[in-house]
Amino acid sequence: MTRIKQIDAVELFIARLPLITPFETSFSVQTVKEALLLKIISNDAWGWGECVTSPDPYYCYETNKTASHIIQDFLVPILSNMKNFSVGDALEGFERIRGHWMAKAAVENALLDLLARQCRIPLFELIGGKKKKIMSGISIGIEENIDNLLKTIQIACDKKYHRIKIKIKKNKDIKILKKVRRSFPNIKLMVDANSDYTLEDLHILKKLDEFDLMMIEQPLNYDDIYFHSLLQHQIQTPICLDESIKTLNDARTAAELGSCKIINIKQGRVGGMLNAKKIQKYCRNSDIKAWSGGMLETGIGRAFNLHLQTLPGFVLPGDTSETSRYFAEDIVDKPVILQPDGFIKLPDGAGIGVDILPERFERYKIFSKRIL
Ligand code: OSB
Ligand code: MG
Repeated sequence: MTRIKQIDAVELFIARLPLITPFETSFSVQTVKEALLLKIISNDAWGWGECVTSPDPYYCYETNKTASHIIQDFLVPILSNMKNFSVGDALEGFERIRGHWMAKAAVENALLDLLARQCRIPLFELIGGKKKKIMSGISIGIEENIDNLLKTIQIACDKKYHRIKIKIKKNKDIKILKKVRRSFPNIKLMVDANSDYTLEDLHILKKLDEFDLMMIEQPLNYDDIYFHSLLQHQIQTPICLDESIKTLNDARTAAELGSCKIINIKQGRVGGMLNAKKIQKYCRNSDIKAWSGGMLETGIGRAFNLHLQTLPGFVLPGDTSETSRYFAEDIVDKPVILQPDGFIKLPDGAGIGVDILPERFERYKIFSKRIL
């Protein structure tokens, strides 16, 4: 990979996009997306990054404020001292900072986009991926009304989404799945519990085996790997870990303990594209299937998730949905759109292949600050 001469300016932004419908999970009901965005500028190019934090620490301890703090006071000062450096050098520089994977990912993303634009190549080429059409998947929030849920699933099936994920929580699980399966006996279906259960709920989790689910995502504690291994040995449904996997070391621990059969690799959660690449490579060699998750990103973060899925380890459809699944309009020039066969085309062009629409961005922007 080539090098970046030096960084001339860095800007932080927050864009506030209302969601078309509220998104309910076991940990919150979200009605707006406050996207933390980062632009890194050098003399001959620029790069965009999107931090996948939220204003609140309900999915993960990082928030828009902690990430802004870490980016402004620790990560960017490290970059500002570097000359003629690779993205690998930058990541090495960041190693001293513990955790804060989402903050690190945002900076890494912007550097990769900048470097690819500087080389005039698409991002997938820079990271060693192969051009292909990307599978789609939709994540459907918890619905009070089961008929609404069934309607939403029907619409997703009509659009040819490659798999359907529904959020579950305690007491919003078995009864709902019975009805969903009765109406849709053959769809590729999975559930995501976002850590709502404990091993005391084993009798409920065992019942999930009746529904031919592709997997259950993150049934137990957000930080746990060990108890998931006890659970996986007692249920048939494959466990997929999301919240618990922040590093390659976590993936190794999970594989060695038998805690899961699948990992949701969110590049934004594991410190960026290059760490995600290492984890998918490890998964390929250890009989763990992987897919790319999402965090309700705008077109910027969505583009990174698309490029990531050109790597060979991403064998299952991810949470890669159309822009219009969440937002009335995107802040980038090319929104994500499903093709008639449910696949998504990679955006053409250098870097991530999409760019911010300045006038539209102005309408959604609630914060901006030059930090270098
Ligand atoms: O657990 O995968 C999750 C959204 C926000 C936080 C956590 C999760 C999710 C999703 C939606 O499931 C993913 C998406 O469509 O971007
Ligand atoms: Mg999840």
